[in-house]
Amino acid sequence: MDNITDGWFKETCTLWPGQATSLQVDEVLYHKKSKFQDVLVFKSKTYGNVLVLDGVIQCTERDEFAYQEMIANLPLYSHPCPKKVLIIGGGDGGVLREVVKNPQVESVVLCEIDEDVIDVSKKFLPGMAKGFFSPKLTLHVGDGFEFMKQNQNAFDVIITDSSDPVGPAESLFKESYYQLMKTALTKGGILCSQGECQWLHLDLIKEMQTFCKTLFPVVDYAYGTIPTYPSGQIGFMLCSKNPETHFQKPVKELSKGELESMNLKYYNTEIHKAAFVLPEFARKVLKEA
Ligand code: SPD
Repeated sequence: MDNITDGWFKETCTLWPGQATSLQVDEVLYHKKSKFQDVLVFKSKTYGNVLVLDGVIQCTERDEFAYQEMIANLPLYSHPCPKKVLIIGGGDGGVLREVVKNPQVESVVLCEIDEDVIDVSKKFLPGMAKGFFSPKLTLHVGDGFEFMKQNQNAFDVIITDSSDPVGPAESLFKESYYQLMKTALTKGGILCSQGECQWLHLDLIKEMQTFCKTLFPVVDYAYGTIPTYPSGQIGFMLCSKNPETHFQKPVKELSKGELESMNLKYYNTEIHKAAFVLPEFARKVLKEA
């Protein structure tokens, strides 16, 4: 394995040139090539078990909740009645775990192309994979594009929990994919997609925001912090078919009791509102008309 040397895993990628994230490895638990990608799971010294796809960290047991809670709850608490949810990707089950907690959600379809990711997650990331045992779930192993072509006007919320735009996930950052999500959403539907990092990918985010604005009346961009993603941040692209949607004002405020009973460790109502406040260099590019 050329990305583990002297007991350290090193994440490098053309999408973040000149920088790398390293984690100290205790033990390699799984390493195989699936039909789609290189799948690695290792036990780290201080971040628990780590899932790596094509050399890029997807989640660690220590900080995964930051991303999964935000990508799930930003759209769910922006929609007045999110009954039917579609998750594209998300094979580790973490986003699913968060979505099924919401009492308004009646059914969730998770469409993941790589069954090996689901299996590996059930074995090595049980805290994330527990969503797979929810009675609300219908699991579909297959291609998200094909699935949405056959399911139009069907979902109140679509969440795209993808890897980065190199390799299998590249097409999920394109206009044609957003067009397809638009048709798969119900009237008033909302989408939220993995939106990369403002420190690294501002041009890509701007390009995506520009085509999203041609498709949806309401588009916004939020972010959260997470130590093991490049530059310690990850963003979320949010679009709504409902012109009344105001992403920065959650439709429901969660009480302390609700946060505790849902075991939320990152998301709360204040962080929902704050996630849309961007540093000046990004605000200038993304929030000025
Ligand atoms: N740079 C890595 C971005 C990965 C986003 N998806 C992670 C999947 C977690 N459910």
